[in-house]
Amino acid sequence: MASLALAYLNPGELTAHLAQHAGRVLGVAAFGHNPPEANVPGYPLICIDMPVLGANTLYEVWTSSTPVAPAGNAGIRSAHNTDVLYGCFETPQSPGESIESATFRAYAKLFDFIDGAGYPHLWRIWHYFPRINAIENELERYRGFNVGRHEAFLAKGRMIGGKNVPAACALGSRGGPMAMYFLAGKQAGIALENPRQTSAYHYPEQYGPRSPAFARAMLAGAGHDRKLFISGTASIVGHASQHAGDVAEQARETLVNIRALLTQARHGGFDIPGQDPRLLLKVYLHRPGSLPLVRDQVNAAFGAMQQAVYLQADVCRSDLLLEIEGVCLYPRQTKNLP
Ligand code: 3EB
Repeated sequence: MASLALAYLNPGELTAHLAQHAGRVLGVAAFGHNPPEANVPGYPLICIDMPVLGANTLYEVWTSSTPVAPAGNAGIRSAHNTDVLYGCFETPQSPGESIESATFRAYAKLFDFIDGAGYPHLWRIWHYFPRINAIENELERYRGFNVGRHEAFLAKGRMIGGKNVPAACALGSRGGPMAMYFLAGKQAGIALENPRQTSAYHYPEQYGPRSPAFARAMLAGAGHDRKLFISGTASIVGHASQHAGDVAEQARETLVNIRALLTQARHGGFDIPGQDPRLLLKVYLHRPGSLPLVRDQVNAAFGAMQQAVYLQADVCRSDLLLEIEGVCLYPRQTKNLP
């Protein structure tokens, strides 16, 4: 059976990791400024212009336990195993084009591609684009992005809510075109919500004319390879941002929200192995100077069970100073519990 693995690597670790997983690399996302990557990589690669804190480049590498096949077309670079497909692509805004329109185009292309490839269930998607909080045509770019995403779901016959929205995050990069990468499954995952938060697709109109089409988390993979994709999580309770201006309190609230998602997964009756999981986290900080404080809190909250990497990004609400996303990996069950 195929399983999916993730590593966050620095440049010194990349080559050996790729060699070790030759023929089994689903895709790579490189964060940093002009990340040094192979000239013509034999795997899907996307570069995001986003500062990494404490390193020049961060490589996020998705691999498969079984051989992968390339599946690129329609401007989407992609590879898949029997269960899951990784894809990545950029969508530059054409001159004079709105972000609503560019986002609609991107999502329409993505849905056509995964439907055609036979991996129609979008599990997890990452979005990065510059000037996320800037006003364009009298609307904040993040809100315009939400309009295009929402309209594309509807145009492609995808209901917004419950089972049909992916885990996601959307962060402001330093530059470059809108960049997206995603994991899509042959089988549906299980979308989870956070009981402490209003579902994003039910946010009231004060946050924009169309609600954000994402779930708080997605449980995916077969029983032997269960993973919880944790969406970008921030200091939001109900639908309201909490602790404006206070990064320490925002970090504390965000970590409580992540705990709540882990609890939802564990107590939802979803057949999760009993042993301690591992957490791989990407922490986005608005201000690089808050790194020591936030890192201490992440370490205190999850200790040895987590590995976290830190980046500098704009969060999609300008009152939020950090956002944390990641994956919870549940170890293989070594014995049946009574
Ligand atoms: C929030 O909870 C904060 O628009 O895809 C988190 C995760 C956030 C995903 C998205 C936005 C997105 O509303 C922002």
